[in-house]
Amino acid sequence: MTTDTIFDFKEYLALRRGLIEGRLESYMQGHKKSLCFSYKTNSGEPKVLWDAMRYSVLSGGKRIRAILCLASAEALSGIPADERALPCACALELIHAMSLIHDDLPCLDNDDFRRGRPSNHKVYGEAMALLAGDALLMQASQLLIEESKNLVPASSVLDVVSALCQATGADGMVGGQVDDLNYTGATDKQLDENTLVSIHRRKTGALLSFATWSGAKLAGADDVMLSLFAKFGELLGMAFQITDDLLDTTGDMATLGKTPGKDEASNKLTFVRLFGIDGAKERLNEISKQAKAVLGEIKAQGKSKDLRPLESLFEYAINRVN
Ligand code: GRG
Repeated sequence: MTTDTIFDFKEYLALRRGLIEGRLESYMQGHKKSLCFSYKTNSGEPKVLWDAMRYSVLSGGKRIRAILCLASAEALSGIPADERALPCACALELIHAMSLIHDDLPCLDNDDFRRGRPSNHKVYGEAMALLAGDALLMQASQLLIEESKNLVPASSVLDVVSALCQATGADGMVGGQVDDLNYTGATDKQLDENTLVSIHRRKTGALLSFATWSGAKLAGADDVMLSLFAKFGELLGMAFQITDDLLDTTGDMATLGKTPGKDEASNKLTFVRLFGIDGAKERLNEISKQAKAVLGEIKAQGKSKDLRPLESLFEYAINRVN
């Protein structure tokens, strides 16, 4: 991929999505290979558990986290579909699927629909949905370690797994979700922008920032580049969640694939609640400028190849309809 060729983002997205879908499909079928450990890996058993896991992993979705990971590696290596980032890209989709399953449970967001079909617990029941999420959480780390260890140095694999745990756990997505719950139904007096930013940064931003950081890490980026890629992902994450807040207000069930208007109904702390639709859009503009500036800094380092996919992915994140 060189910058003197015409870049077709639609084609780029379709090719990367196809690649990720193919890998996930094959991974979730189970390899039935044995490890030194006495259990089979990906045994496919119990069948109902694997069916529930597959139901959510293989149900489409934009695959933006996986593609961001891949695009970040490609931006540095110039290798299309850089193999070194593919296991991590897939692991991200497993973690994301797990978070959607748990998020939809009656004890959290209580949503009956996801990606245009019944949510996991509506098909498999709450207990199985909970357990499918738990299994996917561990499956993600296993996939990442097993499939990366022959492609990149072991120390990089360890750093990436550690960062994934951080982005997913109490300091990342789970912590953000807990504060999201804590502030749901709060009175206007208790709400401020810092709290909101802190929730979005962890609940949604941590995984997206991990996606760009890990792609760069697996392609051998130095510390300066790593922090720039992490920053770009963080800004994209914030913009992605503000767009989500807006879509919850302006979108419809058929396009969103999930129930709209839930934030307002549950009195959730969102950008729209705090600043109104126009105010949320203003903040989105501000973040877009910051993200472009970070891409400029990445370019100025003189170590990247083609940044157009990342640029387009940002635009896609804020102009999406679902
Ligand atoms: C048990 C580790 C663990 C975590 C569970 C439920 C939970 C903690 C966290 C919720 C995280 C969450 C669902 C955040 C919302 C992020 C978001 C905007 C999701 C929608 O992502 P898209 O639009 O979905 O990328 P698709 O369907 O396109 O993949």
